[in-house]
Order: sequence, then C-alpha cells, then structure tokens
Amino acid sequence: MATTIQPTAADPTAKVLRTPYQESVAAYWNAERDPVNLRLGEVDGLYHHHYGLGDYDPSVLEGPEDTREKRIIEEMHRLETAQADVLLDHLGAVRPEDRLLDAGSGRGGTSIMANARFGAHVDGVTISESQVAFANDRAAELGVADRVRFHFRNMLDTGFATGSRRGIWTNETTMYVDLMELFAEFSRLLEFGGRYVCITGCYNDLTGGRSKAVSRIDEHYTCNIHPRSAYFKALAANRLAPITVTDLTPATIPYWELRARSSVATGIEDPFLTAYKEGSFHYLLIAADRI
Ligand code: SAH
Ligand code: GPP
Ligand code: MG
Repeated sequence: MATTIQPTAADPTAKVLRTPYQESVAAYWNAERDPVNLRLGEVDGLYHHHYGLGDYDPSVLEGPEDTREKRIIEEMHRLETAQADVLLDHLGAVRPEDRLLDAGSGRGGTSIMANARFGAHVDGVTISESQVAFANDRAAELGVADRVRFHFRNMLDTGFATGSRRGIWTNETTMYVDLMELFAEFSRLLEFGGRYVCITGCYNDLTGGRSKAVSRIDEHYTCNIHPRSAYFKALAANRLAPITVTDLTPATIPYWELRARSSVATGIEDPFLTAYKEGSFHYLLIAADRI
C-alpha cells in the first residue's frame, strides 16, 4: 500500500518540500541576495524579509550627498525593525521559560528580536536551507544559539510537540500556503490561551477579486495573496479567536515611498503603492488567541 511521506520530527528522513510549488519557493529564497535586504541587514546584523512601518525622517533625502545613500538605507532598516517591534508588541505576556515559533523565519531578524525582548526560546522554520544556515550563523555570532534555533522544516507540518508553544507568529509568510492547513497546525502547536500574531498583505474582498497590481506582487515573489476574508474563516475554523485586527496600510505607505526613491528599489514599489492607494490591498495585523 502506498503511504504518504510526512515531514515530522518522528521521521527526520521525510521530505520538507512536498510539492513542485514549494520547491520553487525554496529555490527563490535559496538564491535571494538582493541589496534591498542585505545592505539593510548589514546596518546592525538584524536581517529582515519584511517591509517597514512608520514615518521616515525626510532629512535623509537631503543633506550631504556623500552620506545620503547610507542614511536612506539606515532609515529603511529602522522602519523594518519597527515593523517587527509592532508584531512583538502583540504577543502578550511571554516569559523566559516559554517557547515561541517563528513560522517562515527568513534570515531570522524577528526571532532574534523576540529572544532579546522576552528571553524566551525561539524556533524558526523556513523551507530555505541557505536561510537556515545564515540565520543560525547570526544566532551563533550573537551568542544566542542555545535559545534561538532555525530549522529546515515546513510550517504546515513542523514536527514540534502539540501544545508546546506560548506564541507563534507569521511575518509575511502566509501568502505561500493554504490557510486552513496552516492554522490547523498552529492550533495544534499552541497551548490553550496561547497567542498567534500575523502580519500579512491581503487583497480586499470589497474591490472584487485580485487586482492587476496584486497579481504583479504575486508574480514577483511567486506567492498567492489571499483575500482578507480567508484569514477570518480559517482562524474561526481552527479555534483561533481574533483579539486585535489593525489595518497597517497607512503606516506602511511612507516606507514604500522612501524605498521608491532609494538606490536599492527593485521595481515592485509601484505595484505596492498602486495597490494600497487604490484600496485593492491591505497590510494587516491580526492577533488571535487559541481557545
Ligand atoms: N518572517 C521573515 C521572512 C519572511 S519572507 C521575516 O519577517 O524576515 C517569507 C519566508 O517564508 C521565507 O523564509 C520562506 O522560506 C518562508 N516560507 C514559505 N513557505 C514556507 C513553508 N511552507 N514552510 C516554512 N517556511 C516557508
Ligand atoms: C519578503 O520580503 C516578501 C514577501 C514574503 C512577499 C510577499 C509579502 C506581501 C506582504 C505580499 P523581502 O524583504 O524579501 O522583499 P524585498 O526583497 O522586496 O525587500
Ligand atoms: Mg526586503
């Protein structure tokens, strides 16, 4: 009889990448070395793969030309770090003995910030082996490798123990997966009263389907942006009760305007600005409790 291979901790030989789609997503992240991310990470060693929040200091676009580019990069990095701080603000009371999961952990910036803030043990999972190696090297350099660990695992089937997590977050990762499957796994992993925090881009059900600008974002990152309503259906179906929902769209627009004027712009700035400004897309934070 044919059996399905499940990538669980119980079977470490099982495959992490289960579909050709997941292989293509992993290939994108394994190859990714864009200055828009690496040059920002070099500012202080926190590497992010997410966008920024808050107003930028307009003086970075002026002043001495020889330092302007450096000042713009530092300002973009400050806004991306501020974004991760906003996410962590919603995790609630986390104690040093708690265990957290960063689902789709990238180069690890948010995990390292969470450990620095709460002292808690953090596991990050990503389907990119080069990101796992990069993030574990960063944790070792910072002397936190005993408390912050990155793993080559699929967030749809992490292999971690049932009820083992006080908190879980996804910082711009949910557009790569089926939300019903993802939240079923999070519901299994969270203890009763545990907190899930999500920052995501989602399309607006009210504008009727995927706009051209949203489709361009999907194409650029090989992702599949969900409608806003899909989040709440999948949370409700998996014993996750929202406690906070915040539309972060107005707070992320300045980041994109600054980025569009920077030397590290990638060409995706226009679709983001168009989608946000026409109302077909939102940058959303959702915090939910496991009930
Ligand atoms: N949360 C990080 C990285 C966001 S980029 C940050 O804020 O910096 C998106 C991440 O999702 C990448 O690391 C990618 O490998 C990961 N990802 C996509 N699909 C995944 C899956 N099925 N399981 C685990 N990680 C996944
Ligand atoms: C990661 O950021 C981007 C994503 C996970 C894509 C989708 C996110 C949405 C909110 C739709 P990055 O820092 O790697 O992107 P970039 O290289 O453009 O800075
Ligand atoms: Mg980036």
